[in-house]
Amino acid sequence: MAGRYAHPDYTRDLFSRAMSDMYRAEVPQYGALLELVADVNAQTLRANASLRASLEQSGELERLGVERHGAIRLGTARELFDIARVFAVMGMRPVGYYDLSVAGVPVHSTAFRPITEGALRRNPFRVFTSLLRLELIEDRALRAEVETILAARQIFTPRVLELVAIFEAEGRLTSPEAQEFVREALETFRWHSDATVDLAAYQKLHRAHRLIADIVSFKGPHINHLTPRTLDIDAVQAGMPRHGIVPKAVIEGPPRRNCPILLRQTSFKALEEPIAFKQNASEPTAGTHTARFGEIEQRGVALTAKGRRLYDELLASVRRDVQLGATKSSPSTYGAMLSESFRSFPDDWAELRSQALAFFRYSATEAGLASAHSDKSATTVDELIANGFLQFDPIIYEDFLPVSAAGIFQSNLGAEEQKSYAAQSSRAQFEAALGGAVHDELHLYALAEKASLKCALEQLGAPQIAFAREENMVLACAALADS
Ligand code: OOG
Ligand code: NI
Repeated sequence: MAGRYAHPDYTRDLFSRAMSDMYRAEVPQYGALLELVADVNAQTLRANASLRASLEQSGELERLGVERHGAIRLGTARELFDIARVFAVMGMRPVGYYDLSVAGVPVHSTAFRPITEGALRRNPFRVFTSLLRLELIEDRALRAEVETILAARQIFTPRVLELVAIFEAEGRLTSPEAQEFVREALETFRWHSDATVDLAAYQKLHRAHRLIADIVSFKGPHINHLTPRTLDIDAVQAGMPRHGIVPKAVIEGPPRRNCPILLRQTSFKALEEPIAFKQNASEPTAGTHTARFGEIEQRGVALTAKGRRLYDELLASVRRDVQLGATKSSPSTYGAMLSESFRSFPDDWAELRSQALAFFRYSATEAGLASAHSDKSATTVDELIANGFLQFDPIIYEDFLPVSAAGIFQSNLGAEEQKSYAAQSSRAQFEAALGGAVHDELHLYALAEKASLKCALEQLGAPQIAFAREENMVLACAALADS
């Protein structure tokens, strides 16, 4: 339903659907997972009318069925620079910086995603995008070899780069161009069952790090998972075995709560797939490679810097205890320890709001609109809420969590792969490759909250309250910058 020109939201929606179809055709377990998630979501909504109402209010309900994230791993700065241009055609911007080297994974990452509210509501398609940190390969000869292999490959079709250039010059694509763009862009994400290196080279890369072999041995950065969003991750985790899917042992992120926060994730193991390796430019040799897996996620409210600090502290304390071996850590004791630790994180929407731990979207209620021009008694946001004139709904977390991402990477690397890198985080180097700074996710959530409040207060005929609140926010932001 595009006119003469394609809006980036339209192109992104088309692309995310095309990607889902491609992955479904290539990885049948992904299709099974989608069905399970759709069932669980329908059941959860039937059983919980207030959740349904809140999701409807915030525009979450519409997008639930189309919502996905995926991940790719790139080899060079140039690839990152160009993928950013490709994603820009679809209104996807780099948000956040994640350093995975601390978890023994030689990459750093960002997530490309839409950043405006309208675009997020239409289709929030996100791609977690990692870049290999070549300097973390210790063996100099191997590092040089990797550089040569990567320099010789082109992960984009010539036509997709032409279409990107048209978009950059004209500021838009026509609808037929957008459709062609989606077909061409898809090629970069496709699986290749033939490697660009021979088996011996693959094995050498694999010994350095399994992820290095995955990044370097192929023609392109195959999408390695696509993740649907569920409203009840525990139900999906429990349901997976019935569908022939074996999940990883523990769910990453916060424990189950009445008021979900941030992001909970679980995955199933990567498939071992047949690969034809190059053999001295003649006969291919058969082998296998494991890269593609499945994942599900449950998203909760975005936390403020204060909320996030509390989350990080509570999670770290549990992980420390588990590592110290204070408790024998079976999956169920880990879950119990996590729940115990998170008792000190308020589990009530009003508390989360009043303690400024989370971000909310404000809206005027029917009652508020009805009395907008008569009742002028309320002088603060809290009073408007108490009067039932103003309501607030959680702003959903659109991003990722480094500790969880490391857990997802690890679950697919096999237990034997335990490396550690004493590396410095290298955000400046990442942003230089990207060609610009990544967006600050906290800033985006704060803006969304502020805009919703301003608009609601105007509708309620009380814009002067917004002003007072805004001053508070400026103070809060200044305090954040100091800490
Ligand atoms: C990405 C793993 C991180 C997530 O959801 O945290 C991720 C990868 O394995 O390339 O997708
Ligand atoms: Ni993921």
